[in-house]
Amino acid sequence: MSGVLTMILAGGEGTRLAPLTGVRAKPAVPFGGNYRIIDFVLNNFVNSDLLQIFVITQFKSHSLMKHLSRAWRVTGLTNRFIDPIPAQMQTGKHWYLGTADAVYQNIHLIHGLDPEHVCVFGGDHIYKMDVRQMLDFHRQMGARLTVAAIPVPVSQAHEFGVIEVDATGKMIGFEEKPKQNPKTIPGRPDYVLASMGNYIFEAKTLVDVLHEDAAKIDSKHDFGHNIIPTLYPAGDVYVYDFSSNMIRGEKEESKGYWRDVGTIDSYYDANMDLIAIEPPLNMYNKHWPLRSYTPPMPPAKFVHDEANRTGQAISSMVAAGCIVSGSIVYHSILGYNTHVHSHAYVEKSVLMGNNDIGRGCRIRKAIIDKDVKIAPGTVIGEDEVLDKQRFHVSAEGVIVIPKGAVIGFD
Ligand code: ADQ
Ligand code: ADP
Repeated sequence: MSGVLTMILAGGEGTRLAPLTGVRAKPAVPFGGNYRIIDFVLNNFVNSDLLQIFVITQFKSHSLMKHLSRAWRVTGLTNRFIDPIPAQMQTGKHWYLGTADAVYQNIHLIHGLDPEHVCVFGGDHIYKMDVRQMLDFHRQMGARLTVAAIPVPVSQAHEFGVIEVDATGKMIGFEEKPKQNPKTIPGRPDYVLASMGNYIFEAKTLVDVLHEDAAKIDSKHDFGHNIIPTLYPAGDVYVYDFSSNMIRGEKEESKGYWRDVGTIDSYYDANMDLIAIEPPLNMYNKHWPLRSYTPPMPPAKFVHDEANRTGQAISSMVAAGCIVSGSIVYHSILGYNTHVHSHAYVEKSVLMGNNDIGRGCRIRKAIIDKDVKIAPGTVIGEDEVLDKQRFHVSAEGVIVIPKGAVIGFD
């Protein structure tokens, strides 16, 4: 579809996802054994045949840039590109002041392509969306801005932009991260309508509002805090109901699956969702291939050890290059090149790749970042007090071991 430019905001610091974001930006955090968080939004655009994409980066961008160049380079197609854009201080000696400033500092890219519409999407959510359907809605409504939305429990309202909408789909109220008394959905007092942080702007509206915002000294230069509240009172701002988005080959129950993986617990739960018997996010739909970087590695291998114990992985996903020998992996995700040695038991855990789990280890409810080596016999996830002394433990009791840690070798 020509005339549509996309800007993916991939520069967020992701502090609530620490220590996974200690070395990389949140969109670069590995997810689901094979993927990085940013792959989901990029697959949405590529599968929607919208291939004029800038990925705007800022914090800790090296891992993300590497991933983009390995997985997402588009070559040899005229006017089709996925270009990473590092922060360049185009408008003065400061980094991006907020999400709106991140686009404003790259406004020359919009002028250069002269699109009709600009999609500004976040880079850190797990979901599938046929973006063409949102664009059709935006065009039908003659909207200047369309915001994608989804119901979330009222207890989480303070983390989102909360929307009020009329029967025609027009936005009639918006409050960014309300501290109290959020406006609930009429007839559903336990839910609010949340902005997904995905916007489609008519290009001229976007350019004009960004110039206006840049001139304001009291602005946070943020789409949620400043741009949407400025635009909607004048009308022509519409709300796209994400739960109406349909993807060929998907089950009815999968409609509206969207996860903000901003915290360790939400990140962990979204990973665990993938290994459900009928996962709400189907990775095996041939009509919606999920592309990523696949390193050249041999297939995963499950072997008997010297005492004829069977290596097995049950209700789990195991990436290439893994070896499970004489050990049991249960309800877990093993990223590339992970070796689980004899007598070990790994349960309800997310291993990101290149990990070595020694003989006889027992590991429960842990997220283990890349390149971690765990000594034989180490027990993790069975003694709350000890775990808290040694590791980062989330509110829901998920243990996180940072990249490159060497555990238990004294
Ligand atoms: P937040 O989730 O708080 O709220 P924010 O931190 O503004 O989102 O980040 C939005 C996107 O922009 C993310 O993808 C992030 O990586 C990126 N980003 C953040 N700062 C950036 C910067 N300086 N440069 C480049 N990219 C940057 C937003 C909306 C809410 C909405 C939620 C949905 O403001 O209204 O409900 O997203 O998650
Ligand atoms: P990170 O800790 O975020 O992986 P790196 O610089 O090591 O940082 O990796 C950056 C990119 O290199 C990744 O996004 C991915 O594309 C690729 N990569 C690195 N290690 C692996 C691995 N073990 N398996 C697959 N891809 C990898």
